[in-house]
Amino acid sequence: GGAIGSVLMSFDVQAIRAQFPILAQQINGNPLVYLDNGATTQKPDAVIDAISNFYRHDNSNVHRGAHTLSDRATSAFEQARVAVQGLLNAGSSDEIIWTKGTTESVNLVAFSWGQANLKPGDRVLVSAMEHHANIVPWQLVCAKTGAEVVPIPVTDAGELDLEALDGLLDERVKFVSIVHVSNALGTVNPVAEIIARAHRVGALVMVDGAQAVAHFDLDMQALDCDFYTFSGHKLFGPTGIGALYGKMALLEAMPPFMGGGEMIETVSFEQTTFNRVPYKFEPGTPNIAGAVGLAAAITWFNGLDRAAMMAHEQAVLDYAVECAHNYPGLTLIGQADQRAGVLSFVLDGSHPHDVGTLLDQQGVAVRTGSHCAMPIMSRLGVSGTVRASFALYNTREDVDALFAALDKVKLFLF
Ligand code: 7TS
Repeated sequence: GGAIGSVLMSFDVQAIRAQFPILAQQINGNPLVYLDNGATTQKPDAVIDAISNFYRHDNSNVHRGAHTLSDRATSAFEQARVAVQGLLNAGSSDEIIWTKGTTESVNLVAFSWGQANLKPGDRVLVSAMEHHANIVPWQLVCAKTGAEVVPIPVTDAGELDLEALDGLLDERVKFVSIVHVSNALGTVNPVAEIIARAHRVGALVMVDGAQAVAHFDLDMQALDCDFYTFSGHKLFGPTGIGALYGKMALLEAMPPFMGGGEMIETVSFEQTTFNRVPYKFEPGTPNIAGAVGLAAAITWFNGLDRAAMMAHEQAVLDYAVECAHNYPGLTLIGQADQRAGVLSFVLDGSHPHDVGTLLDQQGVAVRTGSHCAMPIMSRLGVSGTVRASFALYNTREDVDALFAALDKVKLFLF
């Protein structure tokens, strides 16, 4: 239709690719086809320059110096928090806590909230399609508190079993921690629905948005989400910086996760009192340049026509799925109705790692293995997959290059 045609026109993927210097190179004599965006995304000039400019002109520690550079660094750091607030549509920037990424955020909530609130007999639900980062922290805390981690089953298609969820939701469930988009399958979970159902039994909900943030609009207030987290490096920003959103009342009631400077109000050997939220959860010198780089990534991302971007990404993924369906000897792992960013598959009779190595020889970068999600691999009866994961700068030509390279892989292997 004309409407789709005109939105697509406002997303010039070649102009976008030109802003990512790393993409314009040859790998093993072939143009790089970067399809490992689930692991980390590449960075546009705007982000690289923002980090470089920060270190060239403004670098200093935050919240402590009585000098101009410290003021500049502090203001850039706090403006970055506001940028994250905007990205998530959180009610206040004080509800944004800097972490080093999704993994640290889940650990913060599991240990701070979990140790203070979980008791023997309590249950924490996670899904069977979680990344290990959203399983293991809960196992550690449940081992200390006597609570139990219970997996929400997943269907053969790789979708969350919502009926089974309803069966599990009772007064024993105190917390549900669920991935928004599966990194192993690309399944998009109906998080608004899950949050509403969990709230009906009084459970809190955390959403792991690591694989969602580069693909969708997010709105904490509309979702009524209790906690949400993502990693900056999966949103065209630097590694080592991420954010945790939490509702203010919950954050205020939670004890600190780690102690140190900055997170305190007063320290004495009689009694130490803590700083207000968010600083209570931010001990030590933070990743200031990382926050500045992430803010640049968000500003850059906000400059795109979001609807056109999403239409482009859906078209590329739909094309990849169609090619996969028509490809002899290829089995898709995960066939959810709603998916984003990921094509996970096995080539019959071959090991994913061999396929990945042979693709790399042709310049095609994918990830292979269990994708830090072993439970969903065993649930779906595979030891690992080949995963092509897409970002907004990928094209149909990248998909064609993947399948042309697979033709050669098959010639080599069979
Ligand atoms: N949750 C999900 C859904 C993820 O995809 C990842 C990283 C994490 C949590 C952990 O994020 P981190 O930034 O703290 O490491 N996923 C992947 C991946 O799929 N390939 O490499 C990293």
